[in-house]
Parts: sequence; structure tokens; C-alpha cells
Amino acid sequence: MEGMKMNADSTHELSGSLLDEENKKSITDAKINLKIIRPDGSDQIKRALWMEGMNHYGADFKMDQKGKYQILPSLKWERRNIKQDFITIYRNS
Ligand SMILES: [Cu+2]
Repeated sequence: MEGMKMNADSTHELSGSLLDEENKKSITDAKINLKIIRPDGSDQIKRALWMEGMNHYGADFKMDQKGKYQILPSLKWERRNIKQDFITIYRNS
């Protein structure tokens, strides 16, 4: 994302937000870890941090290969653990 600094180990930021369906407010205090599995099978695990002003959680990853990436989010909020299935994205170029 523009204006955000990435280290040499990262090429892309993955970001997202969470909404409490009961009160329609953003959840800003969840603990989110993202595991990414790259096309060559190597992986990175990072904590996604809440970014005030951007209003999203974000983490930087190295996504420099073409092909299929699998992302596994692991969320913890108010003592609840939320496990999600893999999200699959493809990089074509
Ligand atoms: Cu961001």
C-alpha cells in the first residue's frame, strides 16, 4: 500500500478488516496470524497488525513468484478462536 514501508523480504501487503455483525463496528483488537504458502512450497507466517488510519489489518509478504498462493488466516478475538479455510489466490504475471 502506498506510503507504507516494506522491508526487502516483502513485495505485497495483504490486508483485511473484520466487522462485528451485532453492532456493525470494526473489530480492531483481534489477534490475526496469516500463513502463506508460496508456489514453490515455502511459507511465511506473520502477525497482521491493525493499522490506524488505514482501518485495516495488514501484513507484508514476499510474493515474487508466479502461480498459486494459499493463505491460512488464524484469528483470535474475545477468547474465541476462529479457524478459516485456505484462501487461494493466483499470480499470473
Ligand atoms: Cu496497510
